[in-house]
Amino acid sequence: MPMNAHAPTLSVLVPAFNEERTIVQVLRRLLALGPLLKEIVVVDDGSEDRTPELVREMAACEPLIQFHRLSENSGKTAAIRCALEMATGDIIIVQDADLEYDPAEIPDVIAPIVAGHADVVYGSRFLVRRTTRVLYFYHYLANVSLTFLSNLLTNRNMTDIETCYKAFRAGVIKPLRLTSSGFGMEIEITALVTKTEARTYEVPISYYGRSYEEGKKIGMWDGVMAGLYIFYYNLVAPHLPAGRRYIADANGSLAEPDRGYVPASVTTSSVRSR
Ligand SMILES: Nc1nc2c(ncn2[C@@H]2O[C@H](COP(=O)(O)OP(=O)(O)OP(=O)(O)O)[C@@H](O)[C@H]2O)c(=O)[nH]1
Ligand SMILES: [Mg+2]
Repeated sequence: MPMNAHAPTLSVLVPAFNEERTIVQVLRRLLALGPLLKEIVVVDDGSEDRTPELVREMAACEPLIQFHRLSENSGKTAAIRCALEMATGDIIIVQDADLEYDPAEIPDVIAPIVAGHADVVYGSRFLVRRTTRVLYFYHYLANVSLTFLSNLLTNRNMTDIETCYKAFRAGVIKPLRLTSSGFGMEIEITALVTKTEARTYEVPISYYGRSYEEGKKIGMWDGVMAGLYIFYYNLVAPHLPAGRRYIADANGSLAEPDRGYVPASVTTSSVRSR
C-alpha cells in the first residue's frame, strides 16, 4: 500500500539567461515528459535576447508553462530562488536552458524519489559515464576539486556537486531561502541538504557540454567563488539562525508520514500527475 494516496507531481525549474538558441527546444522536450509533469517554471534572468518573447509565446498556448521575468540579470541562484517560490509540485528538479542536460533523462533522475528510497537525487556526470562530450580538462578538474573539497566538509561521497540535475522532495528544498549569488546555489544547496536527514542518491546522466564558442559562460571566477562558498556554507551558515531553521524545517518535512509515494516496484512511467 503506498504511503500516501496520490501519485507525485513534478515541477521543473528552468533558469534562463540569453538562451534564445535553445530555450524552445528545452521546453518542447520537457513537455514531452507527458503526464509526469505538473508544471514548468521558467524564470528569465533579465535576458537581452529573444528568450522572454519565445517563452511568453509558448506559455500563451501551453498552460503547463509558468513564466516570470526578473527585470535585471541577477544570476542563476536568484532565478532559482524565484522559481522555488512559484513551484507547487511534490518533486522539484532544475533544468538548465542550454540543453547540456537531456530532459528525457529526468524520469531516471527522479526515480529513486518516486520509488520512496530518496529525498534528494543528483544526476552525476562523473559517476558512470553515459554519453559525455569530451571537452575541457581544466573544467573537469575544477568540478572534481570542488566536489572533493565539499565532500571533505560534508562527509558525503558525492561525485558531482555542480551538476544541474538536482531533484528534491518539495519539503526538503522549499524551506531553503537561498542566500548565495551567481552559481552559489549548487554549493549552498549541497552544503545545507547534507546537514539534514535527507536520503541522498546519485544517478548517472549524459552530458552534452558546450564549448566557449558555443556559448559556455562559466569561468575561473565562478570556480573561486564556489570554493569560498564551500567553506562558508559548511562551516558558518549551518550555525546561523537561518541555517538552523532551514535544517529543522527540512528534517520536519522528512518526518511526515508520506515520506515515500509509491512502492519501489512502481516505475515512473506509470506515475500520473495532477
Ligand atoms: N551564465 C549565467 N547563466 C544564468 C544566469 N542566470 C540564469 N542562468 C541560467 O542558468 C543555467 C546555467 O547557466 P550556464 O551558463 O549554462 O552554466 P553552466 O552550465 O554551469 O556553465 P556553462 O558551461 O557555461 O554552460 C542556464 O540555464 C542559464 O541560462 C546568469 O546570470 N549567468
Ligand atoms: Mg550550461
